[in-house]
Amino acid sequence: MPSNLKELYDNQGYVVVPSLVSETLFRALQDAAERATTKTRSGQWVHRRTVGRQFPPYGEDSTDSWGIQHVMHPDLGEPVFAEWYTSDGLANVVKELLLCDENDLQMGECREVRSLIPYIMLRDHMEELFNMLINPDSHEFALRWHRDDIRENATEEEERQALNVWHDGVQWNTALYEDACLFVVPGSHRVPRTPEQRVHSSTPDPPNNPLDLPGSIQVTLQPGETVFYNSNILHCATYDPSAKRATLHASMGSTRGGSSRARNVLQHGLDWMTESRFRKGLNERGRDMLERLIRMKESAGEVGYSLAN
Ligand SMILES: O=C(O)CCC(=O)C(=O)O
Repeated sequence: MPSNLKELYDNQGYVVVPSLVSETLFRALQDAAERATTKTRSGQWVHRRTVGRQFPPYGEDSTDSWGIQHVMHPDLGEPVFAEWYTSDGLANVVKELLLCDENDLQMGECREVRSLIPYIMLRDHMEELFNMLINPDSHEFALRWHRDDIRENATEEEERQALNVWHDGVQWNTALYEDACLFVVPGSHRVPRTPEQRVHSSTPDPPNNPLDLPGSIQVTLQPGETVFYNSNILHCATYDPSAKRATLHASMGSTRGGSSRARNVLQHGLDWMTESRFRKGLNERGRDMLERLIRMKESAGEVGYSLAN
């Protein structure tokens, strides 16, 4: 574990942590990932990210998938995912990165919505609660350079303002197999794009070569490694059907900023999270985190999607 975790995260917008999971839990996650992938590819699990659609709503345009949504849903029948999401290793890193206590942890990310700022449209962050990113079965696919909450056509000044909006959550990818899909621009969570970076990130098209964008790097994770990142870091990804991928992709927030300032929603088919069978399958930390989310939901307004396909 890097000793200057928080400093690296704040300065770079991301930090890689070697291993937060025991060998036994890691094998159990790999087995569950295999079953979930089979169910998704065979059409048995319908909550998925479809090839051809970069951002939600994902739709049904393709039979090929690059992600599995809602892996903690009781219907998937894989409780090990919730065990991992609520584990000490993860929670301790999140607390350190968000400078918060156990009593502040909340499922999903908390965001302040300033609906008066038109270029900030929150992606439904419960879509990002906990999913798994997989390699498409038979198609190459890629995501364009983006920040999760700021549209690509924001002006420099709009981007600067949007990057200053309160953000009390963290997102992460944990690789169950080697994963070289993600590209980021270190430090870009703090500053607007340069004119040259804008040239490579202002259209809905994915790049031919992500490394053409000045300042970009490829983030390669070894099995068991986790990259924690600020979801407004400039990032993109490429997906190769021949490179096996099963990467846990999740987010967690802190209510420290005050739930009255925050808006978050359980919408778009996320009612299962309020059902008692989901709550019953969680440990004490999970139940508390869910409770904080539901309390926040009570003060939530409607939000739309931040990025269009
Ligand atoms: O595939 C990845 O690692 C990145 C996914 C991503 O950028 C997103 O969901 O916004």
